Amino acid sequence: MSESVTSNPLRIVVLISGSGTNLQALIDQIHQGEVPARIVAVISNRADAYGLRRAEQAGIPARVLSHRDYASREAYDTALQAQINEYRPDLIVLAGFMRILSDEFVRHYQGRMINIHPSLLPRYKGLNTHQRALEAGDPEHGCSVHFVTPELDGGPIILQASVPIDASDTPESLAQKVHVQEHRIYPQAVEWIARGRVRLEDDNVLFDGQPISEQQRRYRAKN
Ligand code: NHR
Ligand code: GAR
Repeated sequence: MSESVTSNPLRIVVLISGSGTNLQALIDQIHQGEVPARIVAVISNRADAYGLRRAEQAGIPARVLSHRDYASREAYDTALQAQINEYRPDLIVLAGFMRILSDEFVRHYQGRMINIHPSLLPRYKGLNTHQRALEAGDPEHGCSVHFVTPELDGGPIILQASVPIDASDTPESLAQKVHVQEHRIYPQAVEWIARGRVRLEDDNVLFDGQPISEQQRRYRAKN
């Protein structure tokens, strides 16, 4: 990210695969003037992703790049990188993007790509996180925003929020509770980056130039 981010809105490309509620939360926060950023494109690997409609409704260019049209992961990632770079983004936001990205792709955007994952990382990397947290009998669950590195769901954490697990919870009810938190922490993390407060240096997240503390990483509502 360059020095210009403080004066110009951060240019963001959002990658999605599905309903795009996290995309919507980010669109809403930008519209309300909370986040000095502009979503310059939304790209989905699935043509039926409802998030594409959300983008169109917000006047954001929306494109489909189907992984099924490519023979290999590497070929897909090369095409995806070419599409993304047409928009000259400062930041790539993975918002329910369900394709693992190759090391080369990730290294190209290192420090400029973030993901939201539905667990309290480092617990439950990968898929089916709500079910796994329930089966483990955990007292709490949550979500994490992290910089993307080649290690799947293993990049340095920017922000986390937790929810209690109740005896009556199902994977679906738990997912709903976690979603509420996702829609809070993802725009907050993007705001910090857009304002130049958060950045990745080597393997560390810096907050106002210092290694981010546990306390800063734990989300608290503004009011
Ligand atoms: N890529 C890298 N290199 N590093 C990360 O941390 C990444 C990433 C790509 C996506 C999101 C991630 C999540 O938050 C993410 C983080 C997809 C899968 C997966 O197994 C796993 C983790 C994540 C996203 N995808 C299957 C695949 O073969 C496809 C599953 C499907 O299509 O439903 O790519 O959890
Ligand atoms: C979110 O819960 C996000 O954390 C999760 O997918 C959902 C997307 O919802 N991401 C992953 O599981 C990544 N593998 P959305 O499309 O409504 O934003």
